Amino acid sequence: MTEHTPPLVFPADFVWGTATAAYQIEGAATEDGRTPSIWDTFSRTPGKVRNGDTGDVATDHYHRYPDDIALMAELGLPAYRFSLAWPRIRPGGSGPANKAGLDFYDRLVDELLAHGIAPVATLYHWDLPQELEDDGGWTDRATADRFAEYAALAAGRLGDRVATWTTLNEPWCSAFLGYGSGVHAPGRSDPAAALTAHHHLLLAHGLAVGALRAELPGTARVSLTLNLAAVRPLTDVPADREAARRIDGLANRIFLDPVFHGRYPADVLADTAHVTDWSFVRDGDLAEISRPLDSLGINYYTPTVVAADEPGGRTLRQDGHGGGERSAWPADDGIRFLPAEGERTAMGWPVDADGLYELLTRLRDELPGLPLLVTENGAAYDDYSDPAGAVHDPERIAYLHAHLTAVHRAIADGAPVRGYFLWSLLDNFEWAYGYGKRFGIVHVDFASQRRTPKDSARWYADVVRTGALPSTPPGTPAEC
Ligand code: GCO
Repeated sequence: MTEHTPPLVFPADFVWGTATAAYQIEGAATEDGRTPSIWDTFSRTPGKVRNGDTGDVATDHYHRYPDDIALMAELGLPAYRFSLAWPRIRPGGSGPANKAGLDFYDRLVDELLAHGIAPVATLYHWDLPQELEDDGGWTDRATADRFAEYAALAAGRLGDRVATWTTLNEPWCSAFLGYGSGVHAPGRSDPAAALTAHHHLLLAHGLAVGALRAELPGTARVSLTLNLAAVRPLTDVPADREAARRIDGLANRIFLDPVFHGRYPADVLADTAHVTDWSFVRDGDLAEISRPLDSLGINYYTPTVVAADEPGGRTLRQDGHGGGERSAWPADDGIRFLPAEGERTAMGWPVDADGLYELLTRLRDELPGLPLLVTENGAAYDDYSDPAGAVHDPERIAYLHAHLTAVHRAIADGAPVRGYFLWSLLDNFEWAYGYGKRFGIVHVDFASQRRTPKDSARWYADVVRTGALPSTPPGTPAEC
């Protein structure tokens, strides 16, 4: 019956693109004055990243960016979300800007614009200069000041051509995986440090918003990207609902309330009172943190299902970023994390597009009028190049189809979603998983650096070209 369902048409001004991050693709770790970030140190520490993989070479994008941009142009992708490497632009994290580092991004931006591709820059996708970590990293308040200074340097050089700026990517991961479970750099495991880092990341965001607006008066469109969780209680019983309230607090409201309402949620402060007294929050911080934004970016992959634990039992969060022996959450005693039902990606993450719809419509209601961008969405599968050199990835197409359908449904229901950036353009360094997990719509043979667009790249190019989603993904039975 759905064979004749018309395609789902997106708004004419909808922004389509792909996303990447500096450490995951650039390589050239020691070139042109770049100094180590916490991810260089972490990935070179035995046992932290699978297979001992590092970002030293990655996809060699630092040298191959003209080819990668040509490929984007060939696929007809109108926007590109990438991140700037802080230790390239300001080696060591403080002091003068590095001209050679800024020159690289200058060339990248010019090449994008020459191909008609809109650059969307993220200032922090996790590569904190190691020297700043040596001084305390995100647990040190001064790191927020250094970040705002770096933001001003980047904007001063690129702001005449880059209109859209994202301060932080997924501060939840930086704080809670970096300082809580320790499965991400810098690999610390201390719940109080995780909450301190959380606050200083938000302060860094607020200060950087101020710096961007001062540097680019009237022109910068400033955003923040959060990996908010679509939290669901396993059942409707009060104990499960209480578990969902607590995790909603620590995953969502701990960001949304300070950033958009200038306050931390009272229940989160109470839930974490045994971990910290929050004395790191100083007068004026929340005013800084809640500076107005032009949009909010949402990264979504899979929902979060929680339940009250059996008395005495405790299951640590096994999330897609490497699990870990310690919990990422600063206060999750008595809470169990369960996989949602259904089919899984190669990360083991259940495919559940309703979670994206739920988040987008929640934000429609809670932040009326604020433009939303899906800044990441995608899936890893065990892709390989067949003897004919083709890479068939029907599961990824089905995943993208389901999630774009959810975005379309959210827009139809009034969510102001203005764009979608597929994660990722290229297979790349997937953090604690190294090169073992392939998220790209373009396959990368890491030995030869050969790029091969997967079937999903061609499929996405068609969606972007037509601005419409076929009612069913190719090769699948019609869905109701
Ligand atoms: C994140 C990051 C990306 C990841 C992607 C897949 O969400 O963790 O923004 O860098 O590679 O999400 O895990």
